[in-house]
Amino acid sequence: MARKKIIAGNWKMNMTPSEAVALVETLKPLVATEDADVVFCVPAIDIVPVVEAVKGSNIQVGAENMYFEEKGAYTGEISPNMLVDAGVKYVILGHSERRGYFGETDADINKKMKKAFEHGLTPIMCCGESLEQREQGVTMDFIRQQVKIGFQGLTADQAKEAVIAYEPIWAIGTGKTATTEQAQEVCGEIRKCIAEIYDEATAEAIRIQYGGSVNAATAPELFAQPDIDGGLVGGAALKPDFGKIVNYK
Ligand code: G2H
Repeated sequence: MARKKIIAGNWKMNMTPSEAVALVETLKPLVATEDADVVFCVPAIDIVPVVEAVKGSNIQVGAENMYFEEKGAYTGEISPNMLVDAGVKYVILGHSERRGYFGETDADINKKMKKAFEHGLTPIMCCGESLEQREQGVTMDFIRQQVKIGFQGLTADQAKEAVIAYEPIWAIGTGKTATTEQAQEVCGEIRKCIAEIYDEATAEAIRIQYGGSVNAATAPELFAQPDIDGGLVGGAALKPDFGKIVNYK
């Protein structure tokens, strides 16, 4: 069965609550489609007003991170329960900005992956190499490790529901999109890695996005690749152009 595309915006640390509601109102008519799952991953403080603002539309709401504990003395963190109670369906885990600036490890991300599934949240797990790793020829070794540790202990049924976002760090917010061939090659290898960990059926079911400076011009070719099931979009998700990316065909 063909995989449904999933096109998610990652707003990062942008948009105050009132700006967020205004952006949803602008984008709502532009992203209306049955052909793809459309997700807005927004800052924690925007979740409640955005959940309210998307009511009656096809947009689903995601968080940009969460903690792996249920509750307690973890100042500044957000629990899976809080997200679920607020109406969140997806959660980005292990974005390279979380890994790079906040020291998140593969083991932390694995704990978060398990917690997300325990609470019925769908994780969008990010992976991707640095420019140095690409130049050293260790891209796939590095990504396989991220995927293997991230998915450790998850069942095949859980893995089938998960989303992986391949985001080469050198292409994030730089305006440098990976070439279509580079993106397809790594997404295909990630699918093979899932087949090795689980089986062919799981690899066929899991959705793999490309992320890194995706825009309205690059989306059609990227999303037409056999192993690319949509995108995780940063900068361009804050503009009306996101409508063109969602309706890329
Ligand atoms: C990569 C992406 C969204 P951008 O981080 O996750 O951002 O499209 O701005 O490169």
